[in-house]
Amino acid sequence: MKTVHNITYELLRNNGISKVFGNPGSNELPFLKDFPNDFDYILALQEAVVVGIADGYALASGTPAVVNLHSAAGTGNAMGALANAWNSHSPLIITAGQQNRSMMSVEALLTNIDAATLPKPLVKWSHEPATPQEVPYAFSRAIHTATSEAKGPVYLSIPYDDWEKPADAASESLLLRKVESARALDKTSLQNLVTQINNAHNPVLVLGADVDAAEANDLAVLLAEKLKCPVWVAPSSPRCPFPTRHVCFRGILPAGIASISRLLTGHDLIVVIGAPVFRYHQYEPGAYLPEGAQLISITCDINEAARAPMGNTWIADIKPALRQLSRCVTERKNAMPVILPATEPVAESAPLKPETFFDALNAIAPENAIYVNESTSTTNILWQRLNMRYQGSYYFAAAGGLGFAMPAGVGIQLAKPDRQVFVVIGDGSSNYSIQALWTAAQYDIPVIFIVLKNGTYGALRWFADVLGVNNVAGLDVPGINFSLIAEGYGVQAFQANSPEQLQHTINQARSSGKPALIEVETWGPLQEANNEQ
Ligand SMILES: Cc1ncc(C[n+]2csc(CCOP(=O)(O)OP(=O)(O)O)c2C)c(N)n1
Ligand SMILES: [Mg+2]
Repeated sequence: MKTVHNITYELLRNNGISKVFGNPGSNELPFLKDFPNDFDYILALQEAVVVGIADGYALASGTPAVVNLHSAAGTGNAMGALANAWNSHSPLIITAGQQNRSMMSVEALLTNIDAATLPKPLVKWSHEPATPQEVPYAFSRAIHTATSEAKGPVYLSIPYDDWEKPADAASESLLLRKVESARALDKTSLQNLVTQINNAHNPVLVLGADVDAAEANDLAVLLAEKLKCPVWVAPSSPRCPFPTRHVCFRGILPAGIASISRLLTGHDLIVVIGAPVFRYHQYEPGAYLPEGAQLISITCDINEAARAPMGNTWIADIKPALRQLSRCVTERKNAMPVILPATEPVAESAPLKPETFFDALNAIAPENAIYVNESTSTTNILWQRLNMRYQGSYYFAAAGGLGFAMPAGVGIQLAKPDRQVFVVIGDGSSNYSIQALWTAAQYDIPVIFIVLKNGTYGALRWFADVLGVNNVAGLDVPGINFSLIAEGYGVQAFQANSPEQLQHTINQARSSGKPALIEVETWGPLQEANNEQ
């Protein structure tokens, strides 16, 4: 007789899942007992880190990741990371151990009260099985929900006494189930879209993270080259959907309504693919679209489709839709856009200007490097100066929640052992889930963490200017020795304050095959202010 425990692991295995990312407590021990030796348990020391690592792994591998958290307290610690996972369509199956069924109603210590409500609204589905025999079924539904387009996190709360119970024979039918997303554009929709694009005088493409997630960057290039039109990356994009040195590439759109309209002025058709329309940030009132422009979009996410405030949207899977469009649109006769002028080096300074840092990193990094960015005030500079050529070259917190980059970098490196991951992170952002260093050290995951030290929350200083608010409290973060922290967690640490030192330390780190942290003092708003005085 199979137990709930046996059949659940069998189900996970059959769905290509062989890793559990977790931080355990008493409620979770029965799930982890007799841990199958074809599975890996990846331990992280805090739940924001657990979910961040799993998020990075799921995004970079495209496969679901199982997370195991401790009841309500563990779930609570993970909520910020869950907001990012929700916004990046990350297929996470998040489980939390529940108290023994017989003690849930008396609310014994570590009962997850009203468990299924807790993670809402940041999950596609949330559930606590009504009986132990329902557990394998709930896992099956969770896997298919998480991995169907648009992908996203789901949550299961499981009473710990369920695992040893006999499984229902009917659960066997779950073991080989498949659910496939097969939403290409139907004939009429395709014709409609192609006609609009063919009739446009001056179209522009705006591409989002789901192009990269669907591994469709090459198809986006094909479409852009047929249309010979400029390509922008959607505002706040958490991934890079298009090569940043392609003639058609224009950069990442700013996240304000008026600025977007201004930059897209002159285009009569804006074609958005694989992005929300749009992920705005700073409030900049204005017209949603430039005068005379129409917007059409394709998304895999019904919520994105419904909430766009303008334009017409088609819901389809991004890869087949891009394939259909790139095949069917008529090749335009105009000249290709002119490639953006190469960025100029900026004058040498101490501390290093972020521009100099990114130029140096770009020169040193292998061409298929992966960048995980959480250096918030330098994001535009990064997009201008890094040559990102391949699928899956860039990741950023999709909900803007800090604490993503360090753990996600660990998960991404785990999923992509053949590519070097660089986490480029600010001295403020480094503190939200720095325990990721420990997992990198213990599991020998050779991420290179580069902390840009400008002594302040630079992006908030910029935002204070946008809002016109002065003398804001709580913006500086002096006095943090990241090298000591890294060494405390077992990660080798370096300092680099010139392009030559950066090159030297990156080479040293890479040849060690181990994770490393490099502190780089950088020029920021504090130096800028001193300079003006
Ligand atoms: C969880 C969370 N807390 C706070 C913020 C607000 N926030 C946005 S940017 C930022 C500053 C980050 O500073 P740093 O990492 O030093 O990068 P810099 O802006 O200096 O480049 C803060 C605190 C946030 N986005 N997420
Ligand atoms: Mg900073």
